[in-house]
Amino acid sequence: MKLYYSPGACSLAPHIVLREAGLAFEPVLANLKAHTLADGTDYYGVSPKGYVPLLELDNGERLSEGPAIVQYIADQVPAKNLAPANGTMARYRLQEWLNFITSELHKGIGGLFNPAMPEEAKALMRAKALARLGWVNEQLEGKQYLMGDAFSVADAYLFTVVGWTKMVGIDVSPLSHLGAFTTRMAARPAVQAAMKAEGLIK
Ligand SMILES: N[C@@H](CCC(=O)N[C@@H](CS)C(=O)NCC(=O)O)C(=O)O
Repeated sequence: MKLYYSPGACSLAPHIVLREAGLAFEPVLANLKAHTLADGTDYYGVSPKGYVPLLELDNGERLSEGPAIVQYIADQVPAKNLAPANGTMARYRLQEWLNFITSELHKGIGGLFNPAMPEEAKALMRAKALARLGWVNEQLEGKQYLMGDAFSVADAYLFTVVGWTKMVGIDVSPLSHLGAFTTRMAARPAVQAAMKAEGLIK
């Protein structure tokens, strides 16, 4: 498999999940400003949407959209329990989290990186994101991870988007359960390996 990624972008979530899964994969760096690969290939030729993450399977089929990709990876290694079994209520709970993170956090927080966004709009987005993260903080009270005591693919996604908050001026330091969660996540060997490979930590 190949994972098309950009350092620290939302592709970090499937990157972490691939390492949690212990699956072999080749990371392929995509330049999201120029929309090219290292050899100059037009990235739109690989991914018509032009964005990461993109997972290329060994049969050449390509899967986009982070929430779909992380579930696909989890389902390749059911013994690792990275996602509850399909058809169970717990699986719908996982999908509830993935959809919340992608629609209510990822796009709002990610949009703040856009230098063209007017400051007034940014202030509104920051306040909304902080309120959403405050709710996540409450959900994490008494829990190790979003789904309870065990890591799931949703945790990799939450960790990735929360990692952007400092860079876009959202202060999450009062959210103590969220803080404990990110510290716990950062200590996982798969998270450290993915962040090292992307040059985010030494
Ligand atoms: N809906 C997509 C969004 C992916 C996305 O926003 N990727 C960003 C990085 S976090 C990107 O590649 N942006 C570059 C672009 O849109 O050209 C998903 O959830 O996977």
